[in-house]
Amino acid sequence: MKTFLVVLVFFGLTVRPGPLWSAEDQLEGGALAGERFRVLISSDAGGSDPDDLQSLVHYLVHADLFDTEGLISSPPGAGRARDITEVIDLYEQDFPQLSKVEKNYPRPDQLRGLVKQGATDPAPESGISDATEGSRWIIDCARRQDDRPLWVLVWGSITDVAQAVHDASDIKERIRIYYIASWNRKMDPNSFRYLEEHHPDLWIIQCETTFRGWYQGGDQSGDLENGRFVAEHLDGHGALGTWFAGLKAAGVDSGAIKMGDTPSVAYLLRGVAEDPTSPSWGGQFSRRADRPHWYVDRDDPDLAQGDKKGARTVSRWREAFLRDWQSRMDRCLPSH
Ligand SMILES: [Ca+2]
Repeated sequence: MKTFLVVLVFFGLTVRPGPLWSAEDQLEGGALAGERFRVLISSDAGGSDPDDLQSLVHYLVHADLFDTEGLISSPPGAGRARDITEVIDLYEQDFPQLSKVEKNYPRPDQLRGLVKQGATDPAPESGISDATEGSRWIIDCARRQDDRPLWVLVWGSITDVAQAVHDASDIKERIRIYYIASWNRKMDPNSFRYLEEHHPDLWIIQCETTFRGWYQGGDQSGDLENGRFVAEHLDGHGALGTWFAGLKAAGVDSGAIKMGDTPSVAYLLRGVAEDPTSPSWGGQFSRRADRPHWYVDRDDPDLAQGDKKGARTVSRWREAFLRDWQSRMDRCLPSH
């Protein structure tokens, strides 16, 4: 008995609770494993931070994997629908090359038809305002006859999604929301507050800090460093890649990775999308105890990157998600 206790105390003191992963972990599931998701993106592209434009480049070279149903221009800032179509114009230049490699890339004109203008201003105090082309499109897509839910990836303020849920609350059971909150939430606090107070049954990942792991932390050695990756694997790689190399996102160097919204896409690329508590390239979350489908950043200290809670649940996959993207950018090369 004494020996048993000694062993127990020894392990209790020296063995930490099991890590969430080991180095050899590989993720299964997701669009890269053949799952086909319906996707609608609500973005402030062209507004305050070019990092949405970076994220659109990443999304478009993965567009063969998704059934894209909508690209909504939403607040905050000066971004408008035409800012999204300008990125599609670049995609059009690379389309012959991309579609030579993979026939499932959507035609540029097909994508242009999915670009809709949402609200141009944040919501008033009530959190809701008038329907927009964007909010109506969200409702139309969500109500389509399809066994699969509509994945709504919110890269800007949640203004149009809140409006849609207000105008047609039946869509709640048809949508899965991955919301890059943080600054976007602060730019339109009313629309988010409306959802939080009136729709506790919403299925939503409220990502406040986990997304930072896309460009902070992880393996940044060699060509995986934010600037070097762009110089080596985007610059000169088609119209999209070369354009990306000239962008400067807020808080990072010119021609360097930020793409703070991309974890919402990466979440669908690798992992079990229906279970946000499981590992994915877009992070791993906790469910709010008081709500059935409301997920938030994990607050385990060892999963934080600095003060960014949960960021390491993204950055741990950095090499894998960047190598995937690299292979996609290589498709834009004529030699491919
Ligand atoms: Ca954004």
